[in-house]
Amino acid sequence: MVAKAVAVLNGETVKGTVFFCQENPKAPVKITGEITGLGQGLHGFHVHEFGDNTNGCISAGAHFNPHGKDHAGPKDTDRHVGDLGNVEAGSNGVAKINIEDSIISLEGDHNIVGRTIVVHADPDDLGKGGHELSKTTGNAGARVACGVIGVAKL
Ligand SMILES: [Cu+2]
Ligand SMILES: [Zn+2]
Repeated sequence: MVAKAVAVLNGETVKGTVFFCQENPKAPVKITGEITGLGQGLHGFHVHEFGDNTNGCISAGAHFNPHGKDHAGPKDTDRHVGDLGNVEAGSNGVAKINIEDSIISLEGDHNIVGRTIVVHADPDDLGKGGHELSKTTGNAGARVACGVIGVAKL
């Protein structure tokens, strides 16, 4: 059965809509959408643990990491479940998202529905930057916009 989810990202200047679609529980999740108002270049893009925005994006907690691993890139086998890498904005500040990911899911113990998608001010170094934050956050800087991932209409 197809599962769909959606998140509306809201920041001070950064806005966006991100769609998630999974053809069946074992299929990769296709992530599409658009984020506007970004600086040109790469921006860390993750699923954070909590669907709680009571104190803004900070309340979303750390990266969704049910297996207690180190932060890494989306293509690494050992990574946080929520590690989706980066989105890239052009000179117009718009990032078009087109990602396929086989670790996150819309059901089961890797389910991201009810959690928060966050876009950051800076690039995610994918755990390889040698910064003290590389292995926890990718040193991606401030949370410039976020949105809770909810069940979408099919
Ligand atoms: Cu993040
Ligand atoms: Zn991470």
